[in-house]
Amino acid sequence: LVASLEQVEETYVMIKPDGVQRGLVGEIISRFERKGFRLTGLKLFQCPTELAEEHYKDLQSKPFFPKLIKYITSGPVVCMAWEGVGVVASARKLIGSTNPLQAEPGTIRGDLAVQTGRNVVHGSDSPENGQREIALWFKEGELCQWTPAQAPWLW
Ligand code: FUP
Repeated sequence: LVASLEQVEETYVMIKPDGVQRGLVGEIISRFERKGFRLTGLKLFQCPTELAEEHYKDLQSKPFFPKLIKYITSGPVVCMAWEGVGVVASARKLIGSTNPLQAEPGTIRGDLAVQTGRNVVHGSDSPENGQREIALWFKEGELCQWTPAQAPWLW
């Protein structure tokens, strides 16, 4: 258990079109930065229908699937890859419950959203899906693995 808590992982986080259109991009990125996770991929992107369908393929049979695809492709999203110890579960905690009315205050959805169908942000639900989704949304050259340099720009 201890070993799994100390595992360095990667997760895919996406600011959905409502988050972009409401001007919440900086606010949402800040929460992950301040927590202490490391950004390894970032882009603004207009998602094609086929990619949205592939991303949410497990929900294909749900009645809300067509609306979900329409929402995700309705405007640009911000795609992010974040790296860190326990980042997958921690990002889910920072994001909060799927239904924003049930999400705790202090979480992104709890503070910033009211509708399940407009819940501003996505986060992978397992390390396996983190890998799958990063590979789906990013090309290899778009990701950067990095470690902090000694910082001569800090006094
Ligand atoms: P989450 O992991 O919190 O993003 O939740 P799910 O994977 O269960 O759902 C993915 C997305 O489907 C949600 F972000 C919003 C949408 N959804 C609905 O629109 N209606 C529902 O009843 C459930 C999910």
